[in-house]
Amino acid sequence: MIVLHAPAHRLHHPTVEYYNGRAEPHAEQPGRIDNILDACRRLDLQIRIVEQPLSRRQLLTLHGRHYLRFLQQTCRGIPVDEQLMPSVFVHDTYTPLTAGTLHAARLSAGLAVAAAELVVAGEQRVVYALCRPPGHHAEADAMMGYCYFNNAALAAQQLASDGRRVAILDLDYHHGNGTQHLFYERSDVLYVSIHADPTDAFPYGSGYRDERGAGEGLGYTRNFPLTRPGNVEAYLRTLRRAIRTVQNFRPDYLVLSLGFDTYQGDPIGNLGLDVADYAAVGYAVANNLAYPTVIVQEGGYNVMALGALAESFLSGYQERNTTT
Ligand code: OKP
Ligand code: ZN
Repeated sequence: MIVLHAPAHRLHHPTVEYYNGRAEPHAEQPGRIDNILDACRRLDLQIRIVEQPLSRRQLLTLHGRHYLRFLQQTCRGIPVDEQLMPSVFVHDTYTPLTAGTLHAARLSAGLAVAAAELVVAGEQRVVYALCRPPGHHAEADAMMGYCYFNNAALAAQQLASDGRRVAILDLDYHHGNGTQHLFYERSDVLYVSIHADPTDAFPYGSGYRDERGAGEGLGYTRNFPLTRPGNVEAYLRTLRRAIRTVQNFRPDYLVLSLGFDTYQGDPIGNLGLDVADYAAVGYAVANNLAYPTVIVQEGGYNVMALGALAESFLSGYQERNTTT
């Protein structure tokens, strides 16, 4: 496994998010990636710096040109060290812009697509893209939930060329509404997600069990909302079911949308997982879904714990099952 990293992610540095008009410190901070990177170093993983902003042409394969123009024109006018809360092309009050946001978001998407390219070329079997800002809430024409471009979807789009079948397994605490919607009517990309029950968790409007795709894509979206957060046994049972769903699809490639906000100490999420549980999750994914894989970083907001969570996940992931 190699790790892709873009140090300039820190050009995106939101300060506050708004809850019904009340400002709170923004949870999606640059330090998140620093700590995950330290874990990768402790595990002696090869780290490659990639500072290739995703091209306009590639962004336009999934995102709209008016949305892109809005980001370009708006970011250009923001003074350094200020943030701007957009009023359009946005679905919430959690997703502000800073002067460097567009550039950082393009670098983040660039990491995910570069990872996909390495996997397609057969150069690497597994690539971990340290994406920040995250991506799975980003819609074709809207930023949302700390996300601007849909990194995992852009990686999947890249992997799906030449008629390849791609499965996306989304293990972030939140439902990846953007990823689901971008592939909702396609049968070549399967979207499977385990997340907190959207009845009482962000993004509220999607991620229910009865959303299963439409048209050609009917049956190629599968949601596993968890109604009993905190029950790790139930979580691992659901993970096994999600894994079987991916296996039955017989994908050529896997994209893993990986969020550490399922940790019991996360300030936003919490599905009850402890540090050691991440090793079990990593082990289950690596040994049951041994497809060429792009791992895309999504959420995880306990900045101090992120290193330990990533280290646990990665060590479980790299542990080979020697009995089969
Ligand atoms: C982005 B990703 C918490 C409300 C949720 C926005 C969460 C965005 C999560 N009280 N705020 O999926 O990790
Ligand atoms: Zn999340």
